[in-house]
Amino acid sequence: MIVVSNRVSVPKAAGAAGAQGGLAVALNSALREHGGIWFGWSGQETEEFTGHLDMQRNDGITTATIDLEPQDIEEYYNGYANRTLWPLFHYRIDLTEYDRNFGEGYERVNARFADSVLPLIEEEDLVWVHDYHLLPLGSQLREKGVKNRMGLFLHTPWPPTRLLVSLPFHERLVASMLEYDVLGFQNTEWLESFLHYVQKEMGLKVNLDNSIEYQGRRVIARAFPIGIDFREFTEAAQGAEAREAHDRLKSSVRGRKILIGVDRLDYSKGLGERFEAFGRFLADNPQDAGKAVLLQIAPPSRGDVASYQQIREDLERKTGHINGAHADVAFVPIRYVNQGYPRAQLAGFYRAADIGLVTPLRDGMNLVAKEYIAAQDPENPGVLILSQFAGAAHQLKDALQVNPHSTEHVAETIRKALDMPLAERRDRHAKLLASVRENDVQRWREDFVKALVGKNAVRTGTTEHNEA
Ligand code: GDG
Repeated sequence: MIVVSNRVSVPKAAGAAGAQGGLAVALNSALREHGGIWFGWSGQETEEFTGHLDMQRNDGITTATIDLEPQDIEEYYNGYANRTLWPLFHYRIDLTEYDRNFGEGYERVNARFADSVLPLIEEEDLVWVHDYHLLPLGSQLREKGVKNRMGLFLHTPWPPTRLLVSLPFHERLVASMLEYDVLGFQNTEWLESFLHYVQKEMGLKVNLDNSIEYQGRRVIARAFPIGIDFREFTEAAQGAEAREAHDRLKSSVRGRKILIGVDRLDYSKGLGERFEAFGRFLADNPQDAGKAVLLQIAPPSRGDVASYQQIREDLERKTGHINGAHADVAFVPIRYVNQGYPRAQLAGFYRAADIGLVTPLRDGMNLVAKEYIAAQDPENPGVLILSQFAGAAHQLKDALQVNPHSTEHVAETIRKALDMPLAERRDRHAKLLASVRENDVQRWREDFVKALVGKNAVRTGTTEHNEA
């Protein structure tokens, strides 16, 4: 198995705080269990691209990485991936930048990825490509003669056709995706958006099993909801490091209720709206002001992109404003922390929190919601408040689901969560836990690989019928 993603991030190499980001966390556990090579960008810059592969073995995982030129990083990573596709795929065409150089850089880096990974691919290998950075990689590899089975999993939402058509050359981008054998999405909503596009914009036929007829082949398109490494995470939540973190947080709040948010600092996560809703809750419940603390852990991300600098400034202003209005000499309601913590400590913080506040404006899945559930004490669990716009809302029906844009609704739901009787908390948690346990990262990987292996694993170049 050759796994390809933009960045390769193994916890030991990433330092004490470990991998931050859903994709890194999921791929680490999938690869540790089953082996294979993980190929991608090292995160390092080089003056001139050589394609040199740095092969390493770390924490049971073989990685192969390349360095990229500054212009590559600017146009492909900061540019097309994070200024064009990421906002567009999260329904933010107001933040989407369309720049010809970005598109060219994106194609160039995908070609560089293809050239560099090519020598690693052996005859029977499966190639599993990840995310919006590498949509055309499959077609680039096909052009170089790769006949292996190749699949793409998209970790983000897929936008509605009406938004996607604002992207110059959208047809070319989608056509390049159809060179994969399997296209995986987080849920049926994003899958249906994709199928709608290929039918309406490309006139393609979609079969009853959602496979797409394209140039004499059948491309499988399906939802594969990603999960967490349930066993690893629940064990971490019960270990000594988690217990210490739990106790440290608990004793610091002196009996107050704890709400927790854990998110990369990203405008898609709805942090500003969340802070406002908490501020509204404090204003509407003066009897409780001083009795609840919001701990928001938000490690900075993509700091070279202007919209991320902007959201960071907005949040600093909002935190200052709300704390200024509701703090007193011995208490501050929002603890806003711009750094990452090791996973075990994170698990302890989740367990200490009475409410998990997961309110993205749009999210492919959202693993934090699942981690929060896995980390709870089943005898005395906290309550998950979950945005209806997270992919996870399709599965986590027993969470308190909210519209994150409605300050009132979120504020009222915080009130409801704090008042929820123990029996209801246990009942909801038990159902959520069953879903998180069953739909874990191992199952996600197995389902995808099963579809990727297909029945007729030999690519003939002519008609091929693959049944997943
Ligand atoms: C993308 C999609 C999809 C966060 N802070 C720390 C830390 N994290 C970890 C969390 C969680 C992961 O990062 C974040 O995953 P999410 O799924 O919530 O969000 P994205 O990073 O946006 O991920 C998303 C995902 O891919 C997988 O397909 O669910 O929709 O956007 O695991 O725990 N980890 C540590 N310290 C931190 O401070 N160690």
